[in-house]
Amino acid sequence: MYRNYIAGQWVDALSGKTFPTYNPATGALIAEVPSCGPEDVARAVDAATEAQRRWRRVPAPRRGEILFRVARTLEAEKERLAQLLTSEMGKVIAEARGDVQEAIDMAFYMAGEGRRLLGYTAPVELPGKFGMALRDPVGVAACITPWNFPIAIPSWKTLPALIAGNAVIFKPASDTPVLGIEFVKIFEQAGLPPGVLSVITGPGGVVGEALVTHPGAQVVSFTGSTEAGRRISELAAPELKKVSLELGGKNAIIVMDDADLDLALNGIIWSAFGTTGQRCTACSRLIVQRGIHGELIERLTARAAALQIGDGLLPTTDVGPVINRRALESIHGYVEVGIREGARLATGGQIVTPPGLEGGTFYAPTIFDGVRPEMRIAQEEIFGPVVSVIEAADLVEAIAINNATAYGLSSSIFTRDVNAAFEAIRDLTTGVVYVNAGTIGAEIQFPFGGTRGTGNGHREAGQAALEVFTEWKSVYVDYSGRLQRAQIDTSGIVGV
Ligand code: UN1
Repeated sequence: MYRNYIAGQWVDALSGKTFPTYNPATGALIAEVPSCGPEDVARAVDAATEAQRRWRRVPAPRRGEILFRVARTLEAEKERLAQLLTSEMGKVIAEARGDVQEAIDMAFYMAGEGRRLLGYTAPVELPGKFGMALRDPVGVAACITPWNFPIAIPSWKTLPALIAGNAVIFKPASDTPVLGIEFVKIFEQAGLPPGVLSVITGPGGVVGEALVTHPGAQVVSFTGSTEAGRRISELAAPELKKVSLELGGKNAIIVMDDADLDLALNGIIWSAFGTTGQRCTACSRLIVQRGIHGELIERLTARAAALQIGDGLLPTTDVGPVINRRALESIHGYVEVGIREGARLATGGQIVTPPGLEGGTFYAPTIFDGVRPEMRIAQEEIFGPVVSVIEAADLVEAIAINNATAYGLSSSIFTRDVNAAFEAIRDLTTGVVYVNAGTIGAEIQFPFGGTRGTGNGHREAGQAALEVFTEWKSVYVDYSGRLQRAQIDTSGIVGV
């Protein structure tokens, strides 16, 4: 039995209710976790409000030392967490280790921010006067995270929020609550004061909504579906909350005729079928220049069909399960849509059951060829191992196809032509662009996020994350001993 951490105590839901979490590869029960409601959220917000008053005054370098210990503990626990991550979420073990590593990287990075959190000074108009811009914490942050990166994404939100002096209430996805709880245990071990970070598990429609509408949580950071993001935006609007949304993607790899085809194939397989296609950065469109199309499809289909599907804990597995039965049905529904739309199914297109894994939820790596850019399978996020291949005549057409979707997270081009690469960097309208690499694998020191329906203009990671979790405070100090009016008493000042 896993409990929630609220006000510095490990507790059950006030209602006593629980819900189960399962291993998607086997269907086995992992644990029961608290199914909280608005009354639990209210307790956590009260404790966070109280704790934040003291936390914001802890010198940021001291806050950083606690995060540094979080980083070291995550390192020490990496293998245990990775095994648990594969069991609860399904991604293959090498990727699970990467998920934990991303949190380690973020913890070291944000620990360092404890000695930066840079504001700035600038010259002022009047003599005997000083100006500076400081970062203030926002207050209590609600961090609502998805199941596909159950350790990494919580780290992107909680760590910058905490280093900036906010208290955090963290609500993990209902498919991966155990990992959320394990993540928070590490902060407790590192000596984070009680109440500064709480974890609350329960249905998004109940716990998430209670958090987003609670006046005591002033900033909301959410990663998940565009539909849920829109709802959160609406719910948070009456309180004029700061809301940072990281939503869907429909990311493309462009392969030009002159590309290194072996390299491109590696990048496509990794980006389309890594994490079983369940990344918001996954490659779900392949835009291929005509001259290379035939050879690419032939080799790609053979590679995809040879991928080993199974339990991610086995080192020989290439592709793990999808998260749950609902996801399986939704992915298969899209495959049926693709067939109806007239796309050619080159490989996959079916639910599979690896031997001994009858309780699991697996889908075959799937490639559609002959896809037209306006088809639903080329426009809507499928969030599974399905890639749609679209032909393009040249670079200009390929870029236009890439840009013509409702999303704008990540894109990639494979070419040996440096001019084409820089044209693509200039004209691709996504938040992340890769050259001669796939669409996945962003590092934590750069801004992460996208344009159009992928978000609402904010970025996570790097320095950009601090923008979400801080308010600017501009300070003017007049040490002239006179009342000096800005914009008015400036005209006579010519020198000293
Ligand atoms: C996501 O899928 O929500 O760039 C995040 C990447 C990872 C993060 C993905 N570092 O693919």
